[in-house]
Amino acid sequence: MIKMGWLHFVGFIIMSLLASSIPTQAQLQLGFYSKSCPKAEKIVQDFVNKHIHNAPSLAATLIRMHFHDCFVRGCDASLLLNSTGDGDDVEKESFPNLSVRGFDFIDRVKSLLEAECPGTVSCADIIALVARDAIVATGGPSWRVPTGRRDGLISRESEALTEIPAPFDNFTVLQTRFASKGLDIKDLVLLSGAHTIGVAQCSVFANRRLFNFSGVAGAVDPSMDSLYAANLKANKCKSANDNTTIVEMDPGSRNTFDLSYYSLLLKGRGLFESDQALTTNATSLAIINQLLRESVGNFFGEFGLSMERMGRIQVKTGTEGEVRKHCARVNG
Ligand code: HEM
Ligand SMILES: *[C@@H]1O[C@H](CO)[C@@H](O)[C@H](O)[C@H]1NC(C)=O
Ligand SMILES: *[C@@H]1O[C@H](CO)[C@@H](O)[C@H](O)[C@H]1NC(C)=O
Ligand SMILES: *[C@@H]1O[C@H](CO)[C@@H](O)[C@H](O)[C@H]1NC(C)=O
Ligand SMILES: *[C@@H]1O[C@H](CO)[C@@H](O)[C@H](O)[C@H]1NC(C)=O
Ligand SMILES: *[C@@H]1O[C@H](CO)[C@@H](O)[C@H](O)[C@H]1NC(C)=O
Ligand SMILES: CC(=O)N[C@H]1CO[C@H](CO)[C@@H](O)[C@@H]1O
Repeated sequence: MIKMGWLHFVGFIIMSLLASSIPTQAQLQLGFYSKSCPKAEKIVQDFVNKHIHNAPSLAATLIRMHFHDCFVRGCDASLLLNSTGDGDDVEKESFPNLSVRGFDFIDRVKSLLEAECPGTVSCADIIALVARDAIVATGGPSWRVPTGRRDGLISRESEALTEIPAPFDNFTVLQTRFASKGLDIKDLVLLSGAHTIGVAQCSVFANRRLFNFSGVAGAVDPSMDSLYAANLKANKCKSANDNTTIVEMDPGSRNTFDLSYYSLLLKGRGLFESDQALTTNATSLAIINQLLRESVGNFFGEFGLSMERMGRIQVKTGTEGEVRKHCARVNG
């Protein structure tokens, strides 16, 4: 029999009391649905593989959806909620979401999963799985997606504006916004690398970068390569608020997940101020140079680790939130 000192014994009792009074913190885990819905991940992957080739640009919007969801109230599918009619203030309706598409894609995956195992797989996990599978299906990196996220009950338009970084943010602001989600400068540099695919509307950057820098009519942002700026003005963006023209963020390889986004940054050819800002900080610039020295395979690996961290932001687990029946509305 182990002889326990009096102090140890008291300590032991206190520890036991604490352990039983703190609710066990549920965690995300790989294969969370392996018992409750064994085919879930396969169903998602098959659907993505079957449909993404019809629309490779969808992969870009789907990974962006995951990012926007995670940055507001955590990865809890709050972005998918429709307005209930008591005012029009859901994340979906906020300015940064103007161009997020793919809601119907998520809804179709959800109905397959509801048919297989009703009320089991959360919309938040569907977004995370779909984003990964879509990027993989288009030749991009893969990453681990631990599951067990629960869906949130609240969505607010105003929060999307304060939480999601803006294309005109400088490095300090970007670093702060990422830090508030537990992400560091390395994550910021790597995750911004998602801009190696996809497009942007002129209206989100043209006013400040091409037409009216610092409020001076006609001024072009001097941090932008002048040839690139002239080309954008001549051939792409017709005016500061042109919202019909879209521009590739990584010209020439917008469908290929590669390192060219970073080499363009070094040439002053980042499309947004937020992209170019990554070259304005010594730490961040060093990470860019490091990535460019190494292989694309290394970038894929590092990007995947940052995606996994992003997918854990303020997740709801255990008995928090709910598993929605329809992704666009809360149960009940
Ligand atoms: C660092 C801060 C970031 C800012 C300021 C930012 C801003 C933007 C903006 C303004 C657009 C264009 C939207 C439009 O035309 O309406 C865009 C597109 C996009 N963003 Fe970001 N973003 C950031 C980080 C991220 C991250 C972390 C990801 C994913 C991991 C991401 C993925 C994308 C993708 C794939 C697109 C193209 C979407 C499409 O083609 O439909 N962005 N981003
Ligand atoms: C970055 O932007 C913020 C907000 O607009 C501003 O307060 C700050 O002075 C800027 N920092 C730098 C270094 O330009
Ligand atoms: C930029 O890099 C420096 C040096 O690596 C770092 O200490 C600093 O916090 C970074 N952020 C800003 C906003 O300058
Ligand atoms: C340029 O910026 C200034 C200051 O923000 C603003 O007053 C002016 O209306 C802008 N001009 C155009 C053409 O957008
Ligand atoms: C695009 O711009 C036009 C003219 O400025 C405006 O009337 C229209 O509402 C805008 N469309 C969107 C989707 O923002
Ligand atoms: C959510 O809104 C969209 C577009 O307004 C609509 O098509 C969809 O049916 C709505 N979903 C639910 C569950 O109310
Ligand atoms: C997909 C979606 O709901 N987009 C909305 C984004 O916000 C604007 C208003 O700011 C709505 O008109 C869009 O329908």
